[in-house]
Amino acid sequence: MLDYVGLDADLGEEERAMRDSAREFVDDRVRPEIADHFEAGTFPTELIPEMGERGFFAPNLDGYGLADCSQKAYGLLMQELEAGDSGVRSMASVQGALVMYPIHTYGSEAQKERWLPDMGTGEAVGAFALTEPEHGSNPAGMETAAEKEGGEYVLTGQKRWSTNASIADVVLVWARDTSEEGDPVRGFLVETDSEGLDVRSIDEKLSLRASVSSELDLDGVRVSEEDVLPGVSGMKGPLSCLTQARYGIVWGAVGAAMDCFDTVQEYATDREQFGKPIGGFQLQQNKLAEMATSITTAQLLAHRLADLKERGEMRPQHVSMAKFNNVRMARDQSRVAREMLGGNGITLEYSPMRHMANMETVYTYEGTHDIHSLILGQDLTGISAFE
Ligand code: TGC
Ligand code: FAD
Repeated sequence: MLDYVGLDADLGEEERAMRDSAREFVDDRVRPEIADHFEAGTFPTELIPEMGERGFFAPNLDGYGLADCSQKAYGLLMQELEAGDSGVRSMASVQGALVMYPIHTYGSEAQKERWLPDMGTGEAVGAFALTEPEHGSNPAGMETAAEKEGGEYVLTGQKRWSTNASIADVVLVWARDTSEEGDPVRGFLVETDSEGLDVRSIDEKLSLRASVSSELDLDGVRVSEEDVLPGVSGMKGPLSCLTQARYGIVWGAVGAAMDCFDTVQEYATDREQFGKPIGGFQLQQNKLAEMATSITTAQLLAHRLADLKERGEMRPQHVSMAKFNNVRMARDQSRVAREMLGGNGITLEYSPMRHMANMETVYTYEGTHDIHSLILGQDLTGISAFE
């Protein structure tokens, strides 16, 4: 896959091993089936235990059977999974960055022991429910409430767009704790067989079709106070998880674009029109040059972010800049790749249009492109556009 400035040469053994394992998994297990799943609107659930076996869930965390790998190794994993399909990377991102990370960081010892080993192996699946039907870009407006009754909380409200929820064992629901001054947001680990919880799949999607997206109704769902994440309260809880997941998206978007590039580089040398390969025409060469340059720039940003994260110097605004740039790049370049494939490009036989459709979701979730531009705007001016 594209590595124009030789970034591979600087990878450590662990990073190369993770990259190769994920690449092999995508070649053998994702590529042969993913177009059918995309067409059918299904997620290949049989891959979940295999992903667990290969250590693809939260390998950048330590203890509880997790690998404690470098941030670059984790990024390369996300890159390779999304080269297969954004739905596969999403499944792993939600499991690792949005459910295992908060349990690992803010959970009690009992919560960690209950969930992390099983989620690491893929025996248990998690989902993250922050977004509500009326509160997407501004989750701080959430209405879902948790009312304390003795040693329990009673949760009431609605959540929308929760990846994995219909196949999950546990959903991390963010809700307002009405028993405390100011109704701070707290995280509740809700098992999906809880009474009063209704989980429905959202099937009418034209993007991220090989992924489970769900909506949730919580109608008096009772959870023990032992199922509340004790280590955090306020919006910092969910927003800090988003930083972890957005880091994975920064790499994943590059992977999707790399897959598009590989496809059209080969096509441009094979496909002949006017008696020669289309790659011999200046217009097509210009498209390949733009694509390779944009991807390489995005790779450099992802690699730099990994170094900052490893040193503990990565700020959420750094991640916003990288998501802003890399996802826009993948969205634009997947469209150019589709165009270079001519009519064949609109079929499921080639990956670029599938990636292009997926990028509409990736551009929107984990903070829309607009929201990341405003986060950067605030950082650059000191003035918040949100207030
Ligand atoms: P604000 O007042 O700015 O901050 C509240 C507290 O949170 C801290 N904080 C962060 N910490 C870590 N990482 C971040 N990214 C953080 N952003 C804020 C902040 O320091 C503060 O801490 P403290 O200690 O002072 O209390 O919060 P706000 O409510 O005004 O936030 C504004 C805004 C727009 C930035 C935020 O609401 C936002 O990011 N909105 C976008 C919503 C979003 O991204 N939703 C994603 C839902 S999950 C999803 O899409 C999963 S997709 C599946 C997949 O990944 O594959
Ligand atoms: P809105 O917030 O209503 O935005 C609509 C438009 O207005 C956008 O273009 C936006 O950029 C713009 N806009 C909003 N505010 C401003 C502003 N201040 N200035 C300028 N423009 C603005 N959420 C979860 O909690 N868990 C998940 O697992 C999850 N998975 C998802 C999977 C899929 C397939 C999708 C599509 C979404 C998922 N989400 C998830 C939800 C996702 O994070 C939200 O869709 C996203 O945050 C945007 O919210 P919204 O859709 O309500 O759009």
